[in-house]
Amino acid sequence: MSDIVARVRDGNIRSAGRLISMIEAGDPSIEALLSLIYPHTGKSFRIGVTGPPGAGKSTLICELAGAYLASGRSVGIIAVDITSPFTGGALLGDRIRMQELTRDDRVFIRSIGNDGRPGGLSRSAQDAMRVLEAMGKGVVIVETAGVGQTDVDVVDSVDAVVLVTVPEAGDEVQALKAGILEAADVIVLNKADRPEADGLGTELQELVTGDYVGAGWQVPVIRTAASTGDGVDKLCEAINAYETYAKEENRLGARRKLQLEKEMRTRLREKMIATVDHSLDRIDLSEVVNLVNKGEKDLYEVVKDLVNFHKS
Ligand SMILES: Nc1nc2c(ncn2[C@@H]2O[C@H](COP(=O)(O)OP(=O)(O)OP(=O)(O)O)[C@@H](O)[C@H]2O)c(=O)[nH]1
Ligand SMILES: [Mg+2]
Repeated sequence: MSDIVARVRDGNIRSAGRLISMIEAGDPSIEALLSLIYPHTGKSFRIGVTGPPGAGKSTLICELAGAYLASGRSVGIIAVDITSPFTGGALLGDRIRMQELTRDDRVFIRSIGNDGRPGGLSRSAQDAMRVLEAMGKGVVIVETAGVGQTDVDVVDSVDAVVLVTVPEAGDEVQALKAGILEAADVIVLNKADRPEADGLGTELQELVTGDYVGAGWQVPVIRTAASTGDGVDKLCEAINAYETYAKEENRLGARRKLQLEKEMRTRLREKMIATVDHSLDRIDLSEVVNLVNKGEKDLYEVVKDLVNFHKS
């Protein structure tokens, strides 16, 4: 059983792919494997790239991956696909850059789909990221679409949140303010090759500098044109600067600790609900239902008694 984990640790792409398929499918043996994976996680820098559909996230990630490879760091990429129900490991699209990347054995790219469980995609994405960490990827990038509306709270699973906006999203900027904008560590204004981009960059910068008091991290707004690669080096520099900042004074450690507690609570809740459902299935209620139905017992009293009985 641990053979597959050993192969993942050697960086074997097929074995990592198999593990992620098991994660997606909710395979019963996956938990034991993830336990073997877990001690080998925590060393990668995890970047979440989020933003509206079509903002250019995938294009940008490919460019970023290229920049990281050039600086000598290996890259793992997970695209969380909320639109298709189950992609079964389809790759991130057929763009040329993407194909180049998939041929590079320092890169692992995979999209994961929804298995229908509420919150299931977040769990799967977290598990899949750990597989990539165990592969020894220096940088793990996860792409999620939508701005805060999905059940994938990328903010809770990554070390740095990169928010990608586009000129078309001008009207949405105010909406952004309330949610994800606050969670962003780096903001990208992509498709900056379009003339509409001119004003928005300044507007965004003002928005994030608004209550900046000169201490801590100043969220930068980086203009990129992912399709030509323009600005990607600057973006990479900004993320690296954030990484350095986060690693100073163990800010990263503190952030991860908070995330871990949240994840632990969520996983515990899921397990506990499953246990309760399992117990409920085994209780024979037919007799007591008859009594309540005939008016011989009170529904509320019965429920209270049953809860108390099963608590003890
Ligand atoms: N003009 C222009 N087009 C771009 C730029 N970046 C990406 N695009 C195009 O925008 C379209 C969407 O790009 P994707 O990278 O697939 O966007 P995405 O955010 O990953 O999309 P989803 O995953 O579907 O949410 C593609 O046709 C890209 O070629 C850019 O900087 N300028
Ligand atoms: Mg995409």
